[in-house]
Amino acid sequence: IPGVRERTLIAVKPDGVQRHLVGQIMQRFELKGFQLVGLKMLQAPEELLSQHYQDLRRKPFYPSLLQYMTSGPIVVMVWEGHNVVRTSRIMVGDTNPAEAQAGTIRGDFSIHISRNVIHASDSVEGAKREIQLWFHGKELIDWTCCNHSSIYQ
Ligand code: DGI
Repeated sequence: IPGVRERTLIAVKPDGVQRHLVGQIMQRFELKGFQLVGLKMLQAPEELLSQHYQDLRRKPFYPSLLQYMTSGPIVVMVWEGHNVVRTSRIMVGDTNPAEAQAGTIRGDFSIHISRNVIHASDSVEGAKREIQLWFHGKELIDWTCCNHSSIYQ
């Protein structure tokens, strides 16, 4: 299947960890059929976050974004599957939880844009850049799911 090895970076932000949403969020990706290929918990260094959010440096909310993202541990993961970048964005919902549809992660679990629980890469190129930023190559696991043929034709 073309693109079945597409990967995206998903992160449960400090508010999501504090609110014990890690399991629920991971379960949504597992139940969808995506495959976990990388996972770790860390206190994000400010330097890494400034690279991660390099396009937002001039935004007025940038200082408070960094403060919040360093306020506690985060859980970063890499999920793999056909169209995973685009589909994950749909599962995550609008950046502003007030606009996010019910049934999406942000729509179901958050209220305010500054505490929107989860990050998901917004393009295949962006995903590659972010995965390299947060993971060493050897931390990503190539493995084949035994029920692959129940998820893909
Ligand atoms: O890719 P997204 O996380 O959906 O959105 P983004 O890359 O445009 O912004 C990154 C994060 O920055 C977003 O998840 C929450 C925060 N943010 C974005 N726009 C605003 C904001 N925070 C505040 N307080 N106000 C904003 O307008």
